Amino acid sequence: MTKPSPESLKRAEELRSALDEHNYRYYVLDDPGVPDAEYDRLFRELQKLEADHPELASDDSPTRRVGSKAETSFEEVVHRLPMLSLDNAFSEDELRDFDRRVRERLGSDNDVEYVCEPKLDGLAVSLHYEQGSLIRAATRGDGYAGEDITANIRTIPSVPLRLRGNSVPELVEVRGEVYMPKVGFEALNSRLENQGEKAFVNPRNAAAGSLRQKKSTVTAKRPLEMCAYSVAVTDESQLPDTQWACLQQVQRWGFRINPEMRKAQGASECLLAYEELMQKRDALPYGIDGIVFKVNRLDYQKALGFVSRAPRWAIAQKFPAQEELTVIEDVEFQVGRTGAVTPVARLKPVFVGGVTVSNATLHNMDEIRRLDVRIGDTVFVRRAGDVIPKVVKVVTEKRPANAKVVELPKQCPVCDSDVVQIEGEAVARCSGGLFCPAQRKEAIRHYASRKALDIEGLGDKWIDILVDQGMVKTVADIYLLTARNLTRLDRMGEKSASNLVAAIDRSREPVLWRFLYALGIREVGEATAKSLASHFGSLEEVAKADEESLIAVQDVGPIVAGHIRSFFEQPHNRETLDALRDAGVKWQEEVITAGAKPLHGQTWVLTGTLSELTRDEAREKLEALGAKVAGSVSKKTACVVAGEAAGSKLAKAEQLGVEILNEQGLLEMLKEHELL
Ligand code: 5U1
Repeated sequence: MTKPSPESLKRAEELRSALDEHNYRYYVLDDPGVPDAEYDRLFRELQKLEADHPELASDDSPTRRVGSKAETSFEEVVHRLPMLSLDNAFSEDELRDFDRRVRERLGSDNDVEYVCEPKLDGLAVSLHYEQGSLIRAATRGDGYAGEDITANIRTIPSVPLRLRGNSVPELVEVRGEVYMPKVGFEALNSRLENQGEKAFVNPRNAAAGSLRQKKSTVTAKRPLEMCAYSVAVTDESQLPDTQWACLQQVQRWGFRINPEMRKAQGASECLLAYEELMQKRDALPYGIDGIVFKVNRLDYQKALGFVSRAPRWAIAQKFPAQEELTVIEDVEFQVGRTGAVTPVARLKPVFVGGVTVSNATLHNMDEIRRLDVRIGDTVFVRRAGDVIPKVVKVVTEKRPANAKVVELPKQCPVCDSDVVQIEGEAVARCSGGLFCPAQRKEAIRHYASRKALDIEGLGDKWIDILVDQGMVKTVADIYLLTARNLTRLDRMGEKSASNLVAAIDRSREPVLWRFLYALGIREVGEATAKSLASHFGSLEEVAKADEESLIAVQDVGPIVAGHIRSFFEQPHNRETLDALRDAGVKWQEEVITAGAKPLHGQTWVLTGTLSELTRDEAREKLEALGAKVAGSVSKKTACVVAGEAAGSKLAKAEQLGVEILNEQGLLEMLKEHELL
């Protein structure tokens, strides 16, 4: 170890300032100033300097965010000022009452100005800074005393370790919410599950669990963020005079503040802000459970004061809960198109996420075992946005003595064929194939769906009726339907019948890839169907291809090749194809045969905004030239088309040396190939 030279001292300080600045832009302003690679280089340089000269190290160095393996003891911290809770308004009337009380107390007839802030679904924390450096962080606890979580808080990149700017008061306390963004939560849970560890029920629990880790090195790996919502200083005259301006000040000091916050004049505008935020709720990258309205002027806040533990100048209006408790009344098994036998929980109806929910998917037997769900259990049900309701946790303390273990049925609940489960696969399947009406209906539904052969008018209702009445057993039978026999069905008028027959007729000459996709071969989606069609050129070639030649096709691996083989080996599938041909269905062969397409075998990526074409049009044209269009850039990408405001994909292409084409270049190429 050598004594640090004045140059290394200066360089360490320069690096810390630069890294602080980059952190601020990245985590607070959402506006990165340098690419990640440059940030990493600066970070490593500082790490090396500090390792070579430990006396250079400082607690507020950005390198200290990696945490420590020492165990935290979470000592008690008594809050200098109690951490208040908020009263809740559950209806418009309750919010208007709150506003009326505010105006009465202030003796004002005019609209009061409020700041409307999203109420993040996380954990409240209090952070103390002395001379601009973070010295202590605490949880809310019971509002009077919390736990010291300084070591863990230090690892959160959006928490400044030292405040920015020159005019920082001697003592500052900033309060806010620590939360885990939705994407980070999903990634953390899949990581935990892969490691055989228990997943978290929701992002809030994940944030709480992460802050309570004894080793801050573990917290450092958790995707936590912090958003500030209030500030207190020793000398109040140093603060601006509104909540809004205080938050701007806090942002200048280096904290993230919520970009959705806004001002509102009076209760009516607050209610509008509530509605607008609720509309946005599911699209936000983090969970929120309501909106907080705060009187903007701090002198008004002071005049209004507190009652018991809540301020009279603020209120939270809650959104409908996305998680509720209910009871599992039964577990039934459903059979899908591919024969997958899926357990579905029948629930005591419960209002959650804005709707009444009485069913929730349980995915498969592994999930049932993981959650240890039994019939009769009280469970947490979660429904966020349009997502299918999910059972996320069992309250084992509430388990009744007669709770029933869920067993996979041995026979298919629809056709009574054996249910089989292949070793290593989570999904159990009915072995009945197209003999099973459930699979038959699903196969027909898929065949007629918009992305497949798009037979308008052949929806779920009619498919159920046609299959139940025995008029349609396979997709080939669709082409034998006539307006005459259709009108015999209850509630099928002449007009609907002839429209349906016309729609069926229009589907008689599909392009090959659509027809292949419509067959519903397991794991053959649109992209794979397109690759198969352009590689083999005809259905006969696909049907007779062996596994080796199938694997040579883009997108097709051994598993998909196996599914394709077994589809064409099943006699009933071959019979259906013959029957389709006999019924006059003529799938078109690909005009350009394998290998002859100019971009065959190449993967292209579209990024940024195109002005002359939509993304879908560009993709279709590239696919017509034989390219596969992917969503991410890798070393294997042949070319990236970069439109206006292209971002990280363009940067990655540059970094990997992948060929880049601007929109003009794309248009010229398409013209050369007579596609424009
Ligand atoms: N956005 C926001 N959340 N939240 C929670 N502001 C806010 N204010 C709170 C709480 C508990 O308390 C105030 C009394 C500072």
